[in-house]
Order: sequence, then structure tokens, then C-alpha cells
Amino acid sequence: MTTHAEPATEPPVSEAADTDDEVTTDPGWFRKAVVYQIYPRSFADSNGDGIGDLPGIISKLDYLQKLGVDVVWLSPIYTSPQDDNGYDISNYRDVDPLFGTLADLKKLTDGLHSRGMKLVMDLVVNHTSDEHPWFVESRSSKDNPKRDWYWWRPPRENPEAGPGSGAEPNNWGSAFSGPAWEFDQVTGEYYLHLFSRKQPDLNWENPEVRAAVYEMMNWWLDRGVDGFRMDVINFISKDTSLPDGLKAEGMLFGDGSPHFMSGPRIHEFLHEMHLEVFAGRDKPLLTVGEMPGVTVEDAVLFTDPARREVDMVFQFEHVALDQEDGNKWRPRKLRLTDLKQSLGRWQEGLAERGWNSLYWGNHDQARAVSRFGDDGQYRELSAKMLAGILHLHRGTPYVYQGEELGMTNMSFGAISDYRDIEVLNHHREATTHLGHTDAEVLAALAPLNRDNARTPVQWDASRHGGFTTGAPWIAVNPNTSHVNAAEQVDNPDSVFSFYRKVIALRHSEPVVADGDFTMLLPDDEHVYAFRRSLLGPASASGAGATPGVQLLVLGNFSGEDRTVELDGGGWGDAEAGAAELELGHYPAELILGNYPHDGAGTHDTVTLRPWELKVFRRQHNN
Ligand code: TEU
Ligand code: CA
Repeated sequence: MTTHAEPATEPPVSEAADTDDEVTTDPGWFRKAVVYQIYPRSFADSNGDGIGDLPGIISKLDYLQKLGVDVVWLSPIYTSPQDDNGYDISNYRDVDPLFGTLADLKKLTDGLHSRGMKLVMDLVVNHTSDEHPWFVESRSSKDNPKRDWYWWRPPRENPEAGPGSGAEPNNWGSAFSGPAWEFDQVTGEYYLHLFSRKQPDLNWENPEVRAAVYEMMNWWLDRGVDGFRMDVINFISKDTSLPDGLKAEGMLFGDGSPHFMSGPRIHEFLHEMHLEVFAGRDKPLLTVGEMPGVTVEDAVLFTDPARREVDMVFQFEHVALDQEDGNKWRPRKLRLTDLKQSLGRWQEGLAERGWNSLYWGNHDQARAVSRFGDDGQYRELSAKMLAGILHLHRGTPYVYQGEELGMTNMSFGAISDYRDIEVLNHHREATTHLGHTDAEVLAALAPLNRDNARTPVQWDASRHGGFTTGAPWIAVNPNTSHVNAAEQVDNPDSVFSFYRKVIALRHSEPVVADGDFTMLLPDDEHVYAFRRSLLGPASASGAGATPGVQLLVLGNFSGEDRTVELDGGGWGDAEAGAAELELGHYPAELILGNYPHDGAGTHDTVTLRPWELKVFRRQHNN
């Protein structure tokens, strides 16, 4: 854990106001920004077909503005057979009729822009749909000009294997169960698909593929979108020899990830993309790379502004701590010390160079309050506490739709209640090839399956939560009767109102965006504690002439009272040791909390009530 008290090195941030003839773009603008993720299928349905759509989103723009977010990241709305809910794209330059039209998208873009928000699109270019014309051509013959746009390999020598089975070119498994290879009758070869068989991987070694992707990205930026969230972008460079992966005991397939995660040419490709797509565009854009398995060391390289790759990455370490061997079907209890150790290491690793993204959830993860908080008695308190803890780390926070309402995991019944290809395929494989019972598999997949996060946004207490007038594509959580936006938007004590406050704090308080981060109490199993510090602006007489600002953030991750000792030389300063906190020597103000009354505390201790969050602010001399 970082114990040093050095000031954060601040990049040159231009405070100059824009003028008509000279556009100044603040390169670090996204430090102050909060991003809201929309999973369109589950957001709001305008036409009663049970599936969320673009007009539905447009009808909720005032809601987003009220929440105060700066950027909307829209999960895929492109033409798609919907094998993986739109992450299988058959036309990158059109909108799927399920969701609307290009004209609707323009209206959405304009509606966001006119409210001061930006639009970030999902970019899914590790793979296309097998129905994309590129793949249709590629599979048509071995000498088709697009043959080499994908990964085709002949069957492996295996005398026992019949045609198309057991002769896969290597032993890799797909993320959605089964082998990562599909045999194609037309040419008698296999193609690689790290995800579903309807998601063939593009061959980024081929410069024509890269050029086609960059052209498409430029087309979108020219149409006014403000950036991209890049799906599994660290999978695009593969070891071209595609070697077998290690096969763990009890597993059906080898683990190919060392051969495609952050592969040999990944930095080269992302830098090239930057030059071909982003360089020279002077409006503020956002690029965030989704990167399963990325390490802190690599993330520094990906996000160092001087290297011109991406602004930030989504790392996966903290969302793998509550499972055995990173296997989401083998959930286990999370230890708070593991969470602090992991997030603290990311804070420290990207303190000087690079930038963090911050998230508890998204469309692939369980609901934050069910996973990290308490979705029973303390649902509201813990949802608020989690918001405060996450958003006050150093980095750009992401809010996943419904998180701002404290939406919870869904309790599904039979496997037929699920919709996600990942969970359906896993259930089939586990009950057939691995010999587990239906009940065992259902119990194991309940906590972390992706459909937890994909139930519709709960707008009101009506039958389908105000999401649709028809039959929703996936069940609405019955707790919409009391967990819903209508109840919360104008209620000052709601989770929604708390998110508004936390988001507003980032905009008004520079230490939230720019301050450095010091983890405190790393060994405490119940209390999450850290300090943020920002030196005051240097005056003419030199640095340190004006007071700086510090925040002390305390969160109780338990349902019992917890008392924290405040001792030593000041909020965990280096001299006092990182494990100690102190309030007494300086006047500190409680600026944010999730209980109506301040509660107990003396100069020497603070007692946190169940799931309590307390944020203190003080000025200090530099
Ligand atoms: O997810 C990539 C990814 O690695 C996972 O988080 C994935 O959800 C998988 O479940 C691992 O268990 C991205 C998208 O966010 C996801 O929705 C897509 O299904 C996937 O890529 C393929 O495009
Ligand atoms: Ca619809």
C-alpha cells in the first residue's frame, strides 16, 4: 500500500476558456466525468415488443440529466442476429431494427449533446457475427480474398476423430463452453471463435482488417459520437502459432488465454488505431478498452497518455476475488482485505502514469449491491456506501443502469428462465459432459451469472416495472414493487439522490478528480478507509502557499457497528503510519454520509453504524 505523502504529479490541464478561433481540448477531461452504461435491450421499451430500444432511451434523457452523468456508454445497437445480445455484429454501420434506426440514433446523440452529455459507442471488433458479409465471403472458399480476415486452420491430425469432431486445431475452449473452433463443411477447415460459434474472431494480423475497422470507427466519429468502449480489445493480437493451452484437472478444454490476452502486437495495434482514428481530432473523446486479464504493469502502458493507446481500461481483478480460480461458476465469499489489496494496487500502479476506470458492475457482472453489499435489510444503506467508496477512488467511475436505484440480483427459477448464451451453454455442458445435477448447477450459477444484471430497469411499481407494456424478453425483478425510479427520483433520501450527490461532488471538488490516493487500514476486515489529497494551487511565491484539501473516506462493509481508532499525526500521513487515522488536530467537516444523523464519534474514534459511509473534508497546509 502506498504510504508516501508525495503530491500527485498533475498533467498540464488547461483551464483556459475556449475561444472561437482557438479550440483548447483538456486532455484529462474524463477525470471529472462519470459514465453511465446503458444496456439497450433492458433499459426502456417504447413499442411494447418487450425489448428496450432507442426511442425508449430518448424518453429517459431527462432522467439521465437529473442524475448528473457526463457520458453515456451504449452497449451494441448495431445490426445483429442477437446470439450474444448484439455483441455479434453483422453490420457495423446500421442500427438493428429491434432497437430503431440510424435516425433514432442521431436523435439520441443530439438529445445527449444538447443536455451536455457525450455518447460513447461499443466497439466489438475482436470478432464479427458469422452473418457479417466479411465472414460470409471468408467462409465461401479457401481462395476468397477475405479468407485471411479470420482464423482458418485445417483439422489437426487425429486418426480417431471423425470429420469435424475431435480434430480441432488446438485445445482451446470458448468463453461460452465447448471448443473455440467450429468445423465448416464448405471448405473442410475450422475457424476460431473465442466466444460463441456465431462470433468468429477477426484476424488482426491482416492489415486490410485493421484498415476496415479504422474506417468504420472514423465513420462513427464523423457522425458525432464521442468515443468507444472497446470490447475485449486486448484479445485482438494472438500468438499466430495458436499453441495448445494448459488443461487443468476436471476441465474439458485447455486455457488459451496466455496466447491471446494482451498478445505480442497489442500495443502496436492500439497505437496504430490511435493514429488512424483519434489523432488530430480536437474534441474531447473517450476511449476505454475492456481487457480481461490485464495486469497493472500492462495497464500503465495502455493508458499512459504519452503512448497514445487508450484513455483507460476495464481491469477484471476485483471482480474475480469472489470465485475459486477466477471461475464464476464456483463462487466463494469475498474478503474485504482482498478487495482493498487489489483496488489499492491498481490505485498505486496508475498513480503517476495512466488512469483507472472504476466499476462495481456492468452487463456481464452480478448486481453491485447483491455482490459487495447487503441486498436485504441494508439494501439502501449499502448501495449508497458502495457508491461513495467507488466514486471517491482516483479514476473515472462507471454507473451501470439500475445501480443508481440499488437494483439487486434476480432470483431465477428453472434454467428456462435464463436468456444468456453463456449461462445456457454452461448449464448444458455441466449437466451433460461434467455429470452435475440440474440443482447443483443452478445453485452454483445463481450468484454471478450475467442475467442478474440484465433484468429490465425498474421504472415504477407496475406489473413489468414500467419497462414495457408487452411481455418483457426476460422477467422483471418482482422487487420493482418497492425498488423503482418513480419512488426515488424526487425522494431526497433515495439511492438515486445519493448517486446525484456523489456525482456532483466529483464536479465541484477538485480533490475527487485530481487528488492522490492513500489506502488506510489495509488489514481491517470490515472497514474500507482511504485518504485523498490535493495540494493547493501554487501561488506566485511558490508551491504550497495556499492550503490543500484532503478527504477521509470510511465505509463499513458489515452489518455491525465498527469503531475506527483515530490516532497519530494526521489522516494516515507517512509519519503516522498508513494504518492510523486522525481527525482531531484539524477541523474536519462531514461532507457526505448515508445516515440521517452524524452519529457517534470523538476526537479519537469514529463509530460506523451498519454499512455506514462517512466522508470528511479538511484543509491542510501544503
Ligand atoms: O465480455 C468479455 C468477457 O471476457 C467477459 O466478461 C464475458 O462476459 C464472459 O462472460 C466471461 O465469463 C465482452 C462483453 O462485455 C460481453 O457481453 C460479450 O459477451 C463478450 O465480450 C463477447 O463480445
Ligand atoms: Ca422495443
